[in-house]
Amino acid sequence: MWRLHHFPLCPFSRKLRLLLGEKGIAYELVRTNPWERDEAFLALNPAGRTPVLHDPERAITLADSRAIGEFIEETTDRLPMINGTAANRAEIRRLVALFDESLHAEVVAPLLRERMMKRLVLRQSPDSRSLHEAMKLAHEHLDYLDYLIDHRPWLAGATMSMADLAAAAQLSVADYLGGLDWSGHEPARGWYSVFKSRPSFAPLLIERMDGIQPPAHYAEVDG
Ligand SMILES: N[C@@H](CCC(=O)N[C@@H](CS)C(=O)NCC(=O)O)C(=O)O
Repeated sequence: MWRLHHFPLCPFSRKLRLLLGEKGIAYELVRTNPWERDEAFLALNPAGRTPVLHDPERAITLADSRAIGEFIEETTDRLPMINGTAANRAEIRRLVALFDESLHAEVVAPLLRERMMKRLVLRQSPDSRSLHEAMKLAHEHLDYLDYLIDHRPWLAGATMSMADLAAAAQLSVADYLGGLDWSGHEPARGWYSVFKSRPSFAPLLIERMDGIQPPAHYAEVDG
């Protein structure tokens, strides 16, 4: 069986958990904190980053959420998440890159640094200016999601795709860390609530990162 090496607030691991959940692929979770530089984990991925998807029986080890996502797409027929015409698929990949790169770098990575790493590892207080900037940029990303949802049923087009999974994964971590103010973003909020009610999302919503509690609305499906 597949083993997914992750930690609860890794957005890239969350994207794959949503993908595996939507496709009904069985896997076990293996908890890894990349900052601990565990040797067994580094042997699987010398880059020392989560997620890693590993099947010990078949001796397959995959790293990097986009490489893993594409592998799963290419090896399963059920519920394609990079689908449609070549132009549709390019649009899905554009949005995945936007969410994995810009949304992560501008919003999620600063929140993880200030509200998780500083508390659990560095034992420092969060920098309020950096948090304020991340939350301001979160509004700009939510504005863009509002725009997309005003024009399409799902972020990249007519059906749910990897773009929705990538955005929901990043936003779920930002929301857990109290970095999102959904007021004034009704289209994005509506899209996210539909997502939160999917069975693939349920395990993410009940999971907790040691020592860090999410705000009350985080796990509420219409919150
Ligand atoms: N592009 C990679 C990014 C993976 C990544 O940045 N993972 C973070 C945790 S969410 C990590 O392991 N950081 C530790 C490090 O970079 O040393 C992917 O899509 O998988």
